[in-house]
Amino acid sequence: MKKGRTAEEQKIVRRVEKNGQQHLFQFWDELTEYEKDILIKDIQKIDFELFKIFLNLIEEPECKERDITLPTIITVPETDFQRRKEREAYRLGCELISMSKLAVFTAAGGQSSRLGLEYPKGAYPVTPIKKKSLFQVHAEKILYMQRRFDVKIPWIIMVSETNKEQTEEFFNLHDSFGLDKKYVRFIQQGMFPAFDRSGKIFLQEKNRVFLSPSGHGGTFSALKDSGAISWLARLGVEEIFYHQVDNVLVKILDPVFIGYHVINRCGMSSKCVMKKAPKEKVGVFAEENGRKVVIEYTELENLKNLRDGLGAESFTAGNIAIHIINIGFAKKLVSKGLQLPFHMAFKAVPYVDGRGRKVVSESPNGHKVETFIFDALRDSKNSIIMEIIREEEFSPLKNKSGDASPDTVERDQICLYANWLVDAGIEVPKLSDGKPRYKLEVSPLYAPFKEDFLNRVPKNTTIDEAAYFE
Ligand code: UD2
Repeated sequence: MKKGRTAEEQKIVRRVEKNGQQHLFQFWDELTEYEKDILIKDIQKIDFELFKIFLNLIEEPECKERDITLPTIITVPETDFQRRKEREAYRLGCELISMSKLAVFTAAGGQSSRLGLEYPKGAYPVTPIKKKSLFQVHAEKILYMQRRFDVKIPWIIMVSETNKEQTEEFFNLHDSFGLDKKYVRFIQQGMFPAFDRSGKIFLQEKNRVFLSPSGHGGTFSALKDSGAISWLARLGVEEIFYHQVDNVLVKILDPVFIGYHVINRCGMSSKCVMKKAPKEKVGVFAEENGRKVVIEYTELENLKNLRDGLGAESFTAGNIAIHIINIGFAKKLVSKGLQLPFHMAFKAVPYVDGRGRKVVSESPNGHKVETFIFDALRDSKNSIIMEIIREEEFSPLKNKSGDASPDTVERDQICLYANWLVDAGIEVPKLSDGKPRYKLEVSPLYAPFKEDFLNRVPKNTTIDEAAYFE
């Protein structure tokens, strides 16, 4: 039977054939009308011009010579001078927040495949006692800042086709965690097809193309395509605080970071953490042609001929995916039709074979393409990198067990709150391994940062059981 029910669909079929992807229609005759609609919609999402670029990437050599050196970093303050600078930055950051110049952006479009969830990662219950979700923790931090500075802070959450509905439902179910819905906006990022070694796009069902989120580099186009960037500009926002949904300890709208970014007139800035070990799987900051860049750990090992006797292990400033993006900078990028570089990963992709059977591949069998937000750093003439202390600000949820898992995320929160209590002069009972004996949790509505906690916690507090501060 002829593929394509209308002249418009037949045009689509011809385009698919011209691009050597006719297998996408191999089950056409078996499909119901409804299933055909879905297949056509999926195919319409493929940009075949872009796809040609992806195919060229298969051929590209893995490592190129690059002139890379160590970046300058604003380190954790140790001297009086540095502390004075930090206070200046703090004051400016607070002033800008109180003038409604800031918005928050949360990247939550990923598939959380390593965690193996059936629902968005942001909905995962992470806090030690109240089991609040990541979304709730972030929302309460924003709510606290709104109350403290008596402003409305716009919050943009980037989702993808795979989790948009569920994320919005989750927010509705929880009444947006007390935030004004007019200031919470969901925007959707794009999807890219996955393909095999020979460049054939995978089907994940007989009528579904295998599409996965385009990477957090999709932030800029999603901001533009959704109209969110104009919305923010209309609200008078000048800077966007960007973070990823999976880090429970993120200091949302840290005034010091905002201050440093603005004092230095930056387009885009970043926070970093010293790597735990040379092999830790995080990207690292470097400097290339006078611009800050991030090099993914996989690429770092391949770098050759670095200046000044540098080796991969010399790069210790890990990327924790916390940035501030100036609105003018973002607008300029999108108006000049920014295209971030494509990164290709070879992964295990489940698919439907020629006989219609579902195949779950144990080993990598297909290419997935993504763009990364940090590649936009290269376009920012000025850019600061601010070092933070891991225990205070970075504990991501990535894996089911082991490193960066629900266990470590819970433990890191308890240890952080124990440190706050100790700094407030309150005794925290310990186990023989030095870890706190009881579960501890501080609501972001009580105190999102240590300074707020120290100002608020009663000095006569005793900890002789699990304690929740609200
Ligand atoms: C990222 C960084 C790594 C380090 C680490 C810190 C890359 C390539 N590497 O590693 O250097 O900073 O984070 O935690 O970024 N997301 C989207 N859309 C997408 C893909 C991801 O919104 O298409 C979001 C996702 O929901 C998550 C975040 O981005 O919140 C991180 O994604 P990831 O877990 O794939 O990044 P990871 O751990 O490889």
